[in-house]
Amino acid sequence: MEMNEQIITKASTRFSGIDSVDEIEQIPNGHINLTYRIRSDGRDYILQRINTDIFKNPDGLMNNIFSVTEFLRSKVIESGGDPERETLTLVKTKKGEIAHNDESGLYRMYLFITDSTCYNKAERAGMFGESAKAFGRFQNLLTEFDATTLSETIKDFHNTPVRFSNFLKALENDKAGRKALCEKEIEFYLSKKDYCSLITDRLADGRIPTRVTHNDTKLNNVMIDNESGKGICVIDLDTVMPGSMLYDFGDSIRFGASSAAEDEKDLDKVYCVPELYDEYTAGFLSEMKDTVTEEELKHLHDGAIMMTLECGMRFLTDYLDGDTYFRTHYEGQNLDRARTQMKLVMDMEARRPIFEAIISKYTK
Ligand code: ADP
Ligand code: GN1
Ligand code: MG
Repeated sequence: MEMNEQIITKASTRFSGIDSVDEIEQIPNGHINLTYRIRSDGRDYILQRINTDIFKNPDGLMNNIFSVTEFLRSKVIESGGDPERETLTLVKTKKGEIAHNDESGLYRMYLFITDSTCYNKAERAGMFGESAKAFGRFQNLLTEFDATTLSETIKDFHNTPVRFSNFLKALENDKAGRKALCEKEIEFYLSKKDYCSLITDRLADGRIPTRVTHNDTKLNNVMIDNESGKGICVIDLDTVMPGSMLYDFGDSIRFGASSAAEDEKDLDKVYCVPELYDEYTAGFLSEMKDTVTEEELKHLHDGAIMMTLECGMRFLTDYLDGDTYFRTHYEGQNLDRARTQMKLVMDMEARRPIFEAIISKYTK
């Protein structure tokens, strides 16, 4: 849903320091929230309308973001960094609140991180590795954060067996009448039933540690500094929750090590690029080497397969449900997305030895 300028201006001026709006630009990245760059009095801000259909406990979500960013701010200051560039900064409302609710929705505002860019694809050598260091550093800094204070913003977010049963329900209901259009894909995802619990079983019995994780580590969720090329700030903190390191490693590989866009139609163009996999693994493990456990390392590649499988299953579920969750820009986009993820899973399974050899290079 697009919104008109009047509504955006009205919401923006509820926030501290914004009395008028000179420019509004919609930012198309992201499948969940509506995001705008707002220019006011020579300064840029990010205004986001939070998707409350998806995030059912927005107070819990905003409290998570506030406490995590305040925690990161003190860490950045301690290490002599720039807190306005190295973590998100919430702008409070004129009433001193961390979000603004009106009849058109629930909004939050951040300072705009200038002179940096979010990429949907690694455009320069080294860029993906820089995002890996940023996500690794983010997770490392949060090791001391008390996970019990965080709300679970989406229940069972990376619980792959639960995602599998949701897929079965969508299949049974066939709400949009699309089942016959994706039989091959359905068969593929159904065949993975037993694999789905590999990570959740290990988290449940403690073989894999529960950590505070980001859970949505797409390349376009890290700001890359235009000048230095470094990953400076991890953004999109809606899903910061207790989770597994394998989720954060895996979701990055799923998106950033792919040879093609998430909705590429020509599947011959879609595979997992070993050089990008290598770059990410090197960067991520350089930050995580002191805390990563043997069991996590043993299943790092499963993290990549699992996150891709799970995301593909979610895209197919949403296709069957009639596209109610992920924003789509054309009919069939969720099916295209489910197909690329399927192709990536097949490739990562078929070439497992190649990818595991890369991991072992950085774990000796
Ligand atoms: P979604 O949950 O919909 O993915 P994000 O929080 O990732 O929403 O924001 C969408 C896009 O907005 C990002 O990919 C990035 O391009 C831009 N963005 C978000 N926050 C900032 C910020 N503080 N400074 C500059 N750009 C931002
Ligand atoms: C969504 O918000 P965004 O676009 O960064 C989704 C992720 C998926 C991703 C697929 C809250 O991420 O889980 O992996 O799309 N976020 C939520 O591209 O569901
Ligand atoms: Mg995002």
